[in-house]
Amino acid sequence: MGKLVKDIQNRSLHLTVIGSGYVGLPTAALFADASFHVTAVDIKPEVVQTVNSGASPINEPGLHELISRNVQAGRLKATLNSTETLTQADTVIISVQTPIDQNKGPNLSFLTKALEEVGKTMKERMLVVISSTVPPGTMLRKVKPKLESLSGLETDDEFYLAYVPERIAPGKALKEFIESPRLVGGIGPNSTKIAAELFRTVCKKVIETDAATAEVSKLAENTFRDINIAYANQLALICEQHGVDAKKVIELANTHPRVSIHTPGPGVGGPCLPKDPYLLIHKTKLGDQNIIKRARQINDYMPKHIVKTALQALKNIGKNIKNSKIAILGTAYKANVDDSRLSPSKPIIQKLLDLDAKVVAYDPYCSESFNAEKAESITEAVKDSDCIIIVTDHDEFKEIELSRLKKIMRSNPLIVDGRRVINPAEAKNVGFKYYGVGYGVKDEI
Ligand code: SAJ
Repeated sequence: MGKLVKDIQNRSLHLTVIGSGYVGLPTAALFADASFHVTAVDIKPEVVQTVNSGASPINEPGLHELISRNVQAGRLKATLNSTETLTQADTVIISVQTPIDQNKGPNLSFLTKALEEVGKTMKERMLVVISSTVPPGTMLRKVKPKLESLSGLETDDEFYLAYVPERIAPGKALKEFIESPRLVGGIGPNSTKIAAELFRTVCKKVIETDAATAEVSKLAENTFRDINIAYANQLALICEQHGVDAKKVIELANTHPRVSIHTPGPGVGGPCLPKDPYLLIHKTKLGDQNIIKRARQINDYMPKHIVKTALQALKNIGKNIKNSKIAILGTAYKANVDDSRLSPSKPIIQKLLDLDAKVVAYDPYCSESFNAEKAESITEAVKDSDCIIIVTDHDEFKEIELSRLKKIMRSNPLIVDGRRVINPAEAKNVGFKYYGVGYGVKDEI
């Protein structure tokens, strides 16, 4: 154990990161920047090639420069060959995806494969860190026994094993990696101590705990956010029925020192919030008293609510969805990122296409259009359309020139603002019929 600590302190440790995605790459690049020798492993040849050419395969502020600097300095490289790099590694950080399957249960196949690769090549005194989000109990019941049986080594004595969940949000990944307090939960005190020592070289604050507590804490954070957003969304539906502006209500309620309601929207997307609540309740017995599942259902309902609002708005002015052109602004799951994983745009576009609407999508960051026609600008998307639906709160959409857009749209133009980025009074002044999430919709339709 002493040698590993020394190797961390004098940066002679060789680190392998398995899974070079939105979490793995910032991890690899930041440890390389802290002077470790890092190899990033991925199954996608284009990711490996891009990193080795000194560029970033994902659009994350600051990451390109970080990769470029560290590849040039010879501290960072990428490879498809995990076995070769693992035989030279002293520490492995696993950050592969852990999606949910059709039954909302965890799919741990990527993690299992990574553990098999690590277990087979593992040598004494190695530190293995899991950063992938996992259901409670995975470290003790799956990861530990798998690595022990494959390697013949004993945890916390002959090798070290810790759960160190990530807390970074796309768009702010590097800053949050360094600044957010980092939970380090070892399987045993030696593992906690060594993993904490490693993460202190990059993270400003490390909080030591045990693996099982860290697993549940990680899921508790994202589930809290999902439930809070579900409450905001339900409040928006209530406000629509009372003809009261939910945005104003939330603003006022949040002036209370102990109230902090999140923002309603067209649904909750991204790789984490739509799935982590299911990981938290996996194999638990909660009966009907399941606030977590209900919150998921409310958030999953929101894309349908957006479509329903658009349909009703069209009907009110005597238009049929079949002959209508709908401009979708935003396919990314949240503001100012290029990530479209589980974006609410997908079910919204799919439903509109099923209803035979002509759907054109524009996103300034994201190439995904979910089978809608793809436009290269707001103007191209909006031209000759009947209705604009704002799905993502990109900065660009907050500055749209309503009067100019009205001129290029068909008669009686509509806006369905899923993110409340448009001022309703201004839209109405210009001549739009304005519908927003949580904005007196029921009174108007
Ligand atoms: N959203 C709302 N209303 C809100 C906030 C968000 O509708 O008030 C929507 C967003 O538009 C988006 C979805 O929720 O569609 C998720 O966005 P997000 O910003 O809440 O979260 P992610 O998925 O980008 O990152 C989350 C973060 N977790 C928390 O803030 C508790 C991040 O810190 C985690 O590292 C990340 O999940 C993860 O990887 O687990």
